[in-house]
Amino acid sequence: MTALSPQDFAAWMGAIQQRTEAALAGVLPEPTIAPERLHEAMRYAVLGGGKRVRPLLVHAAGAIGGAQPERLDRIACAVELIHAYSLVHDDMPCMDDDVLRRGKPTVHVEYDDATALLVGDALQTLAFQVLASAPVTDMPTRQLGMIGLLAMASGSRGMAGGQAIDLAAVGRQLDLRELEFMHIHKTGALIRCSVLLGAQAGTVDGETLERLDRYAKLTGLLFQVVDDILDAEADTATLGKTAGKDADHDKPTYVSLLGVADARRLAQDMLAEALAALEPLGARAGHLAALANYIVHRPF
Ligand code: GRG
Repeated sequence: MTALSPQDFAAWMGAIQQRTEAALAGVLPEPTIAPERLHEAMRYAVLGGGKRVRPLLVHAAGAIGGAQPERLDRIACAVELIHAYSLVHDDMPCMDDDVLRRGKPTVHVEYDDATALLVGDALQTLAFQVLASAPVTDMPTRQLGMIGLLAMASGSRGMAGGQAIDLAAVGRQLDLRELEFMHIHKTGALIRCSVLLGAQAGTVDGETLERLDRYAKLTGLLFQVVDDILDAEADTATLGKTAGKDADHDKPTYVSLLGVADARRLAQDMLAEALAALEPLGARAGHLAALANYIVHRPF
């Protein structure tokens, strides 16, 4: 597969990030609408930050099946709203208790705990409202399935379940298999769902969908391996969130189990496997391939 040039990838990424920002600003209630403080806090949590990895995956996968970009914007908003809610709740004192996110004070610090709880709740329900309130495919039954997929990826059998396993694991030894199980749910499920929803908004055959699913599963886990390496190695200013928290909280990570060198090797192996899954799709999968590379080499 001919790799996309770094300039072309950067231009594409900038364009998708910009349209995602505009789409999110459009679906979030204006801060002038009551309850003003809640709506202001929701916008504070979502807008003006984040790499928008999940929306990028939605658009990259969606383009493979020729999905309409405006429909992909809705899907991108839905997954990013779920992601933003998870970060707001994860940062709260009852969970990870963090004060910095995306380079600014976390929502419960800037506002208060009760507001942060409600921001997360309201972002989560807004995600489903956005996905359900206009067509994202020409097939209504498929759209119902897509709504179900997002619910599954976010709930107790997906992200929220992974978070529960993570909270229960603090101070305990997990083996590599248990760690993988946790991350497949906590981080991997929503990343996988982003790729699958994008693909289902267009028209792809069964084999392509299987390849995309394989890529998505590997990329979801890869994201977490790299997150563990970054948490161990980068500083707080670069990350825009508190660095070194995993070790401080005595959390099992790929770095604590394997060491940095082997965690890096694992990331390289997973990247190679993810790219191999895309290989037969040719140039159509160029953005997805570049995104997997970006996930491994991202600065934060
Ligand atoms: C509270 C139900 C519930 C779930 C929380 C995803 C999650 C589950 C918690 C986030 C904790 C965390 C730091 C996980 C590591 C991987 C991750 C999701 C990092 C943050 O995602 P990025 O790097 O963030 O995509 P940006 O800010 O770029 O959007």
